[in-house]
Amino acid sequence: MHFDVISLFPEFVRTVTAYGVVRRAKELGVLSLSVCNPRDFTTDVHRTVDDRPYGGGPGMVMKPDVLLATIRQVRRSNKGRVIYLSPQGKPLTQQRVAALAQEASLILLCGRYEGIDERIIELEVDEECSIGDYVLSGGELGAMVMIDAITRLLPTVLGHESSAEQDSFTEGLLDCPHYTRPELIDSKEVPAILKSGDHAAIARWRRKQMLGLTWLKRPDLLQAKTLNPVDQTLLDEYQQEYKVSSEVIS
Ligand code: 9D3
Repeated sequence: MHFDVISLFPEFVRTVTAYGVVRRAKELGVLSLSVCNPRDFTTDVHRTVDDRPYGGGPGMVMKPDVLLATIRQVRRSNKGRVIYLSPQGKPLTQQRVAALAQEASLILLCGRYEGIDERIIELEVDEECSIGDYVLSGGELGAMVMIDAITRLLPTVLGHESSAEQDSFTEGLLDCPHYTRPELIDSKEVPAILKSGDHAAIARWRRKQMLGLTWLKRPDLLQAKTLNPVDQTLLDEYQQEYKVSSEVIS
């Protein structure tokens, strides 16, 4: 996967490749990243990238002439889709991440200030993407989130033991709890089943935890699913045990 990111803060964006999985992907040659600064495409002495909004109001808007020159330069080497990171975009989901991971290359356009001139969206943007319903100060963190989420799905980046199809989110469920040594910490024990060596029972316990915790913490995710009979039985059991344990407390 090759990413071209268009940003006024190229050094900030490049830090996404300095750590962990994304760094390893870059070292493996599975991922490459170029960052292009619109300021380098200005023609005035002040290297102006923003201007006042037509119609008045607070804040500034990124200049369309500068962005057009930048995007056209990037498009010479990258024939991929142009994604504009914006609070007005479609919320990013794991499903969308998985689809984007199939592309050969992408161009990620980051806005600053109040955003970019609307005509750039009409002329050059294929897709507008938000990373969630909260306010950021620009698109860079959005682009870095996309790069991180896409990169870990690229073939050979993750070891097979935590491959993409094992990701609980791909399935629309939360992950089960995890434990490691020591067996006892601050008087809290590891669930006995995980030390039983009974792999079928462990798998069943983990599945039950995934279903039960999703029901408790993210009921909205369960609403969107129809459970198979085995999962429904596991969730029924979890809910029964939850009810019993809450009755003991009260
Ligand atoms: C007057 C209202 N504006 C400021 C509060 C709207 C506004 C403009 C520009 C809000 C945020 C931004 C900058 N945000 C992004 O570039 C952005 C973003 C986000 O804010 N939330 C979630 N995903 C994204 S992706 C890019």
